Amino acid sequence: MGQRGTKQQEARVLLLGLDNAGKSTLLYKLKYNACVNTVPTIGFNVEMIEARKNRRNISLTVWDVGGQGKMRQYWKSFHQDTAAVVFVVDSSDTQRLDEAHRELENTLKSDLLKGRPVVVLANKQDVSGALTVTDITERFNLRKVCSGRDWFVQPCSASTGFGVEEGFRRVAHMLKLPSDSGMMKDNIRDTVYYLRSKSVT
Ligand SMILES: Nc1nc2c(ncn2[C@@H]2O[C@H](COP(=O)(O)OP(=O)(O)O)[C@@H](O)[C@H]2O)c(=O)[nH]1
Ligand SMILES: [Mg+2]
Repeated sequence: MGQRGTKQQEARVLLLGLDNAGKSTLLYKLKYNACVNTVPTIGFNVEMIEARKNRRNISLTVWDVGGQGKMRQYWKSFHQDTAAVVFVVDSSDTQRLDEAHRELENTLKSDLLKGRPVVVLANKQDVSGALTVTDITERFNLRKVCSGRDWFVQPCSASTGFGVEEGFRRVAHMLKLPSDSGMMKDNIRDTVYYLRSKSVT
């Protein structure tokens, strides 16, 4: 229960990006303000993050779905009920930019994500030579790829924490809360059941 006895609003946020982009590091930095030694994510991590929207507390269920090739086919099963997409890019890995760009473009074609806001996190800004927000906006052709939705590119470093909270404040600001129709109810449980039935956890 949230403040004044009203149920706290929840919204599902999908944390996507190639493997090694820094998604899990980012999630733990955000949740625990800690640097956790991550291992490649098999399956997914999910954390509840408190945020503020319209002067109220809301909780974001942030899903970090493994970015490795074989997991990507399951990304679609997470699209249902997603309020916003956070796409993490390793700004220091110029070799995989095209691959990352393709994944973002394919993801945003999903009907279930139509109109949902996107925050692109230009991660690993602490690495010298990392691409800037302008570089990534151009290389990803974001004006076109994200047309028809709100979008924003946030520079950050999951290692130092720079820009991480700002990125999620932006997410909370841009997303539209699902109605109280119960659509969001049990979203964690349902997804876990779904993935178990597909034997991917
Ligand atoms: N220098 C630097 N390294 C990072 C940053 N974020 C993540 N990493 C490193 O990148 C590697 C992959 O991170 P991880 O969170 O497991 O990526 P994931 O596969 O997207 O979940 C790890 O060695 C992290 O320590 C960052 O902002 N700066
Ligand atoms: Mg991971």
